[in-house]
Amino acid sequence: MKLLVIGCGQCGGRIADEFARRDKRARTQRNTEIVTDALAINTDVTDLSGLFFIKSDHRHRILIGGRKSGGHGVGKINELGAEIAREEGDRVMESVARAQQRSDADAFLLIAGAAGGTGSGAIAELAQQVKEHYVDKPVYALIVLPFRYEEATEERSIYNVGTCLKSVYLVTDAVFLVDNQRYLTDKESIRNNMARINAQVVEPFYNVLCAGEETDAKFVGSRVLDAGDIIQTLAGWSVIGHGRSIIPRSRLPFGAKLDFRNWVAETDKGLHAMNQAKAALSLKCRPEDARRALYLLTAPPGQMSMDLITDLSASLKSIATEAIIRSGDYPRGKDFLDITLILSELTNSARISDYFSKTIRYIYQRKRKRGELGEQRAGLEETLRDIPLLL
Ligand SMILES: Nc1nc2c(ncn2[C@@H]2O[C@H](COP(=O)(O)OP(=O)(O)OP(=O)(O)O)[C@@H](O)[C@H]2O)c(=O)[nH]1
Ligand SMILES: [Mg+2]
Repeated sequence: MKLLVIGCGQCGGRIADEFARRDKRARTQRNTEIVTDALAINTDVTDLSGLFFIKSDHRHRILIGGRKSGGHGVGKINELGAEIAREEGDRVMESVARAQQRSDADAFLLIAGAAGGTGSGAIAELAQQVKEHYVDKPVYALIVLPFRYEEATEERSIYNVGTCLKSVYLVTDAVFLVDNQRYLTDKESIRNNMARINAQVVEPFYNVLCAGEETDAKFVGSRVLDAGDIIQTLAGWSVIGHGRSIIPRSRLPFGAKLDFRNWVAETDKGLHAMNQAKAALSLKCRPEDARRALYLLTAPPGQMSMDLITDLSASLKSIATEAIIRSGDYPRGKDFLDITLILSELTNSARISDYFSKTIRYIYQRKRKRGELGEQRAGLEETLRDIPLLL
């Protein structure tokens, strides 16, 4: 599957840059194209200069809102980010059109950090514009949720997340949720962590995107996971994860068959990787809340058997009880057995509900401070409807 990737704001731009890096790797190592083009949109000129893989011309690194922000961002005011995207979105759309002319993408992926200003505000507006121009193509979003410390110290973050999530959900075909906090290790500082986190965020997409783009029969699975399967799977709130088992180089003499004890261990490797993928989902969620799910098994051809696929499907079905499950196999690599897992159309998410209720509380408190609530006193008078849209 080929994506046209559009990173909005600093976070979005850096993750889009990571997609561009992966694409370079796919082209050199696998002779496949997975990103037709990558664009970065920002109000901050310094952020745009800090990218490595996105082409450096003004059609790929697009500075918007120069007059309103002086080239220094919108300081967390995501309404301003939305306004600028509304006014200057046509420049982004020109770049999108050029990219589409050069190479036709199967879908669009827009990326932003929900807690910031530029990306959080611009992403829904830009997604809507892309959708209007390309009605028959899916438009996906990847939204990064803030670290816990940001939520605790910056009140405005929650409001940005709430308004961004509501707006993006309305205008896109599916929203990948990525929880920054899940990728934190105690040891490293957050600054040093960012590049590693971004690599980990993009990693699970690599095999999923490559699998359907292979042309060499050697690397084409018996059940190929192509763009159609992915598009059929993605709807609404979605999460993605990646798990791996190492396959020890066989110590058996050449040609020797594994006995039944080792065969059992092979099956365990699949389940181990599946469990790892579940544990590494980009946002903690309950698999039984998913209405659709997809997994891809990537392993050396000799490691894939019908029994393994049957076991993996049964294992996923036992937890994602309500989901339609799609799957594919991808004969690639030597030493690893990888599972990529996508859970989609999540009907419930404690985290999202929490953001919405906290946003409503924030709106209520702000109104009260400004004396706009009149005689109303107790209780949350606002409802989900009162969370403003950034469109
Ligand atoms: N995973 C990840 N998160 C990031 C990165 N950069 C920023 N964030 C997160 O994104 C949120 C802030 O969004 P930014 O993208 O920095 O904000 P912006 O869109 O540039 O908006 P302004 O700077 O306010 O104009 C915070 O929750 C950060 O933790 C990154 O490179 N990777
Ligand atoms: Mg910024």
